[in-house]
Amino acid sequence: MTSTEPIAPLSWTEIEALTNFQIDTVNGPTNSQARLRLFGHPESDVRVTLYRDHHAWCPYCQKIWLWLEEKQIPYRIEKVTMFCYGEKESWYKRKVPSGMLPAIELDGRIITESDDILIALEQVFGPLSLGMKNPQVLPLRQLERMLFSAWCTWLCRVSTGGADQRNRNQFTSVVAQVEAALSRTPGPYFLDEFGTADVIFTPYVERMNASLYYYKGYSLREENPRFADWFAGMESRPTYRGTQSDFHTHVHDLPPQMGGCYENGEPQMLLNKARVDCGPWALLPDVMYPEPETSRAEALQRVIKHRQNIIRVNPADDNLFDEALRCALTLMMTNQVCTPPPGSDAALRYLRDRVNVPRDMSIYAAKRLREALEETAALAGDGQGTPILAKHRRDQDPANFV
Ligand SMILES: N[C@@H](CCC(=O)N[C@@H](CS)C(=O)NCC(=O)O)C(=O)O
Repeated sequence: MTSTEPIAPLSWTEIEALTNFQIDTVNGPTNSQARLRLFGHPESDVRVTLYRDHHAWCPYCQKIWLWLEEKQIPYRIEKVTMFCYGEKESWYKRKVPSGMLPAIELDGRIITESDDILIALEQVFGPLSLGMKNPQVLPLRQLERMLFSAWCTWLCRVSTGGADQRNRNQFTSVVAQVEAALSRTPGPYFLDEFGTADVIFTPYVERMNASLYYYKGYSLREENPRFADWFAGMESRPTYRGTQSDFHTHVHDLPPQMGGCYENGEPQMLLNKARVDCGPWALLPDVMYPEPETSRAEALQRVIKHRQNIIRVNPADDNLFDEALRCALTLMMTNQVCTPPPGSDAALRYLRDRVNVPRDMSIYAAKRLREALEETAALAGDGQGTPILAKHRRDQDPANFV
């Protein structure tokens, strides 16, 4: 229950005392902050460097990231800016002239193209269950590409007249084939054991689940029982949880990458869109494992770490936003309502809309933070933050946070 008697916001010193959230980024669970992953090995065992995006968003990078985490291969991480977020680092263009991600350096050799990377990693470290070229895995890889293509057609083409329905039918007919493939095994995964095929499907199925919910009013996870089991199986794995994003992040990161995503304007779509953008985030089908007890403490620790940059990049006056942010954090941690200063509603919603999962924090931590920012903003008014652009995301330039 939230206390209704408004109080003054806590000071930063008082707020800092409310979290002792810490993780071991090197040997602990999968996380987006690590620059080195050892899984208990000595650093001298590292043979792989993974070059991936700062945002921990690139789907092809997620494939390699998940594979390395599942296999517990010691590796280093170098983060690179994607074109739509900011300037590509010149040191990376010297290594990979196209600037494309992911890439790995394996025993000093640069390899690009996510499938080639997995094949090269398999040759050195062995496959994750059955390998990329296994006769049981190959048709599943083809099925994943069919699903991807049907998804792109539905999501990314302007569809007037009956085209939206036709594209939907085409997509759901491929989904039926995926459901049939999943139902051929007794467990939740594509083959008897979790393995390569699951890793290959993960990035885009996660993005389909988010984008079709928001832009088309279609809930992949809720409308398809075998997909529901597969998602639950994936969410039972700490590796996947560490790479998992939320609906809000995906639906606003996809348009610049995909060249546009098109709403169909149906009543369910409009409802879903409002839920993703304005909450309540707790009810979204983007995560279904139970919330960890540490989610608020995690959100707080992550805000404290980047507090100065968060305040600096916010379009509002620094002092005004500092106070408003402390009001939201006080509410999140103590359930005490703090009325933010007049005019801070848009500033709070600007941050609400720019929490990025898993770059900044895990999925439940982000839900708690968005909720506290929105509840606090609502006390000041209904002003919205600067709209999120669909053409680029320079508002998320990582240069502001390094
Ligand atoms: N076929 C490539 C596709 C990789 C790809 O499209 N990467 C995108 C990010 S998702 C990229 O690096 N784009 C350049 C940029 O955004 O900076 C693979 O499988 O690795």
